[in-house]
Amino acid sequence: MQIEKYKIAEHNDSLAPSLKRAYEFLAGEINDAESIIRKLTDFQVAIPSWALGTGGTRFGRFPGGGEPRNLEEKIEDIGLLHQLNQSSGAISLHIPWDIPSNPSHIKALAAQHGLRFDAMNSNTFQDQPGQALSYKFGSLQNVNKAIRQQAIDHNIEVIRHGIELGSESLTVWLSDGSCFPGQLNFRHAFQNTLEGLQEIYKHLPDNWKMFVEYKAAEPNFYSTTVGDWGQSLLYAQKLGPKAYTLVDLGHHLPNANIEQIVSLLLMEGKLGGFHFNDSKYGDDDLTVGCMKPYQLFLIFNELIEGMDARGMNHNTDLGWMIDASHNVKDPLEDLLQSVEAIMISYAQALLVDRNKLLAAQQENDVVTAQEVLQQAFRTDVRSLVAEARRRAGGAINPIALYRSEKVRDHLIKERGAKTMATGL
Ligand code: AOS
Ligand code: ZN
Ligand code: ZN
Ligand code: ZN
Repeated sequence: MQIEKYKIAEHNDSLAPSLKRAYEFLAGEINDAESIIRKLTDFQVAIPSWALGTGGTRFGRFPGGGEPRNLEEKIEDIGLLHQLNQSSGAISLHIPWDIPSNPSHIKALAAQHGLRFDAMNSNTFQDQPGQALSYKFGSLQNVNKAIRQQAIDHNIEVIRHGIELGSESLTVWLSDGSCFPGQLNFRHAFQNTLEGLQEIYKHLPDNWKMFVEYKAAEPNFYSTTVGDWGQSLLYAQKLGPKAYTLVDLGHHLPNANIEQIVSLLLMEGKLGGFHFNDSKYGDDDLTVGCMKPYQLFLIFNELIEGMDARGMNHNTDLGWMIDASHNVKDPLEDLLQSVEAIMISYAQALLVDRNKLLAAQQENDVVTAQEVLQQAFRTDVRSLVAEARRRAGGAINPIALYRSEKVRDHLIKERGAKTMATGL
């Protein structure tokens, strides 16, 4: 389904007066609201194909109905999000969950919804039906060469699918590691993994990037072969200029200073992409910004500082993706919340008075430095984000319109109450 343009216009008309009041007040308080609006309009966050269905845990899953049954319907769902917020103009696919049987048709469908294909994700963390060899003891790290080769071949196949769709990056997340001390020779595991990645790297087209995603633990709970940003950076440096580190916000040991990691990776020109989510305990994959909004702001603050220092384009020079999961919410509503949280943090970070911050740092004026950041973080930028969305043709309040249009009911009618999206 699609939301008729006039419905968005009607919705916006009803909310326009109060938005205008809030926006004009804010625009009078801050510097150059117009340039921030332009940046917000350009900024697009990719939606992962696997987040469109209800997630679950190993204890159970409680699907909500109307979930997309195939890639076409996933694209339609993201098209809907993009219609509402005008900031979700990209999709990140997972192979084999999303093998496009007819790539040119899929490409045209995505284009029709204003979507491009962001990073392709390979999957060597599960065994697929009919698969010859098992990944039980790892994929690229495996002691068995044939298993390593199977994982390499899979990644090459993912690149091939991505080329057909016009994607320009491959994200490799490996669950490889060990569950118990002694299980693995760390050096052999690293070397095998590096050799595998090198082989995959050779198959990247010139304009492609490879993102090496790290994760502290899970499913392995003693060691992980790409376990932190240091290891990811080692691989990326050894692989070459097309390889970068990908930061998933949920993949660190507790209390890690993610904003500092981001800053240093950017400095080295090795930050490639992001998986946004939030967490309280581990890789909780909760709605972006729901637990630690100040951390998210601090990360964006470093991103802008580092990207501007390198003259990078905020929208196109990094891969921005959500990687979240929803056990009890309507996935589409949750994704709208996540994108909104990202836009709010981005806008707040754009407000930071960089000259003042730098001067305070040079003076060792700790209080002023902290005040500069908190001044930006405590500014209510919701009207700025909503105004940018309104001007781009989106809805002033996407969730309100999604609900008043009864989108989920329509999807359930169309697709059925018991559908299940492929994915985790
Ligand atoms: C797993 O923890 C990672 O975040 C990966 O990005 C993974 O490919 C994705 O979450 C889909 O399972
Ligand atoms: Zn991830
Ligand atoms: Zn994860
Ligand atoms: Zn996660």
